[in-house]
Amino acid sequence: MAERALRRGGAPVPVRSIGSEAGTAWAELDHGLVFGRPVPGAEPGAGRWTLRWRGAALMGIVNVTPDSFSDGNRFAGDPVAAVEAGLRHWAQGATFVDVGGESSRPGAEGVTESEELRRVVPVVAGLAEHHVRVSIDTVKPTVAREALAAGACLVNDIRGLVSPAMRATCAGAGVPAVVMHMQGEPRTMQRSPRYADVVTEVEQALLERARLALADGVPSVVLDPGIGFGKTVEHNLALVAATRRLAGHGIPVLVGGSRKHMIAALTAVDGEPPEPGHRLAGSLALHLYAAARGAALLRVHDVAEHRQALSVLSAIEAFERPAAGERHG
Ligand code: HH2
Repeated sequence: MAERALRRGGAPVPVRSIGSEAGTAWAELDHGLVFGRPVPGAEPGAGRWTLRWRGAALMGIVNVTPDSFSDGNRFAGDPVAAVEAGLRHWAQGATFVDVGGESSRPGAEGVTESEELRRVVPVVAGLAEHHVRVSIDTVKPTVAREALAAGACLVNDIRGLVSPAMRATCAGAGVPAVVMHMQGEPRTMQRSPRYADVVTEVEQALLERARLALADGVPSVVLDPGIGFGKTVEHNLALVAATRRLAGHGIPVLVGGSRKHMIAALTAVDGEPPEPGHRLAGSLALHLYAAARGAALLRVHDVAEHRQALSVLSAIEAFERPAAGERHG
C-alpha cells in the first residue's frame, strides 16, 4: 500500500492508469479509510476499522457560518436547520457530512475558538446522534478535539495538518484526516498566487504532509489539491486536469470545486459571472471529470444532483466497456 510506503519513507507507488480510456472503470476503483475506532459502516479487523467504497463518494457541505461564499447565513444560529440539511445530504447518499464553522473564502477573517465551537458542536452532535459520518472542517486542534468527542469521525484541515497538535489530535482520536493544500492563508491567498509548476509543487507538498501525518500516527489520510486556495483559475484547471496523476499514489484524493469562483470565471456571460447558487452545472462538469480520473471523494453542496450524474456516467461506461471475456477473446 502506498500509505505504508510513505510511512516507511519509501517512494510512492507509480502512477496507475485510471479512467475509461485506460480500461479501468473509475466506478469500480476500491477506496478505503482506516480508523482506530468504530465508525458506522466500517469493517473491524486487527484493532482497526476500515471504511471501503467504490468510485467517487460524496462529502456533503454544511457551513454553520454567517459568511460562507455560497450558503453563508443559511444555518448560522440555527443548529436545527443545519442538522436537517446534514440529514438531507446523508439521506441523498453522502458518505460524509462536512460541518464547518469558519469560512475560508478568499478575504475571510478568522473566528475565535469559542465562537467556532459554539457553531459546530451542537450540529456535529445532532448528526452523530443519527449515526451520520461527520467530518469536521477546522484548522483548530481544540475545535477538532471537541467535534470528535461530539461524534465526528474525520478531520478536514485546510491547512493540511501542518500543526503538530492537529496531527496529535487525529492520531490520539484514531481518525483519518483530509490533508488539503493551500498557498498562503484565506485572508490574502488570492492576491498573487505563484508556482513554477503547480502540479508538482502541490503533489510534493501533499505527499510530504501525508508522510508527516502517518509518521505521527494518523491512521490514514485523504489528499486534496485545494481548489481555489491560493490558486488562479489556470492553477485550478491544471490541478483538476492532473487528478489521475494525484490519485496515482494509492491514497484517496478529494476534489472540492463546488460552486467556486473558477466556475464563475469560466462561465460568465457578457462579463456577468453566475451567482454561487447558479453554478451547479459547472460544478457537475468539474466533479464528473475528476471522478472519471480516480477522485475518491467530491466535496459538494448538491448531493442528490451529483449522485444522479455519477450514476448515469457509470451506467453508460459499464455499457460501453466490453465484458472481461470479450475484451481478451
Ligand atoms: N473548500 C472550502 C472549505 N473547505 N475543505 C476541503 N478539504 N477542500 C475544499 O476544497 C474546501 C474545504 C471552501 O468552500 P465552502 O466551504 O463552500 O465555503 P466557505 O469556506 O466560504 O465556508
